[in-house]
Amino acid sequence: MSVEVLDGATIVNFVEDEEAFSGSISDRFSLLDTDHDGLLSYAELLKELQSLRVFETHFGIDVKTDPKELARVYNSLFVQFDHDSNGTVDLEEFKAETKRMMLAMANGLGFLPVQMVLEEGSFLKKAVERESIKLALAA
Ligand SMILES: [Ca+2]
Ligand SMILES: [Ca+2]
Repeated sequence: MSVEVLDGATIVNFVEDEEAFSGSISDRFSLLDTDHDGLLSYAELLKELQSLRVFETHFGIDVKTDPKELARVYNSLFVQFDHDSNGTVDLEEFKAETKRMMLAMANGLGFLPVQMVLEEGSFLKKAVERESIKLALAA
């Protein structure tokens, strides 16, 4: 984990870079799909949900919330990913929902840079890394 500074634009630029974003989505998806059946079960997706930082940004809930409440929130998030309600999340669903969530997060952040603790390999971390490479190239 590391502390990074990011703002809404960092996230939007990353999500709208189709090549970078699709690549990261596929990488992340295969990493999460531990039984390699091409679908994410609730247990498999849980790891991703835990790294999305959705609590601070979407719900304003303390991460130390009671476990029942956490399970309820994670469950409702899974349902959001599972667009066709078949109990599993495929690559398209994963991509569409991750994109939607990241754009919602970007909206929430706006133009004010904030500091966040980011997990290695998370999408936000990738968005920050991508931007710093771009800045380094431009310099
Ligand atoms: Ca699987
Ligand atoms: Ca599904």
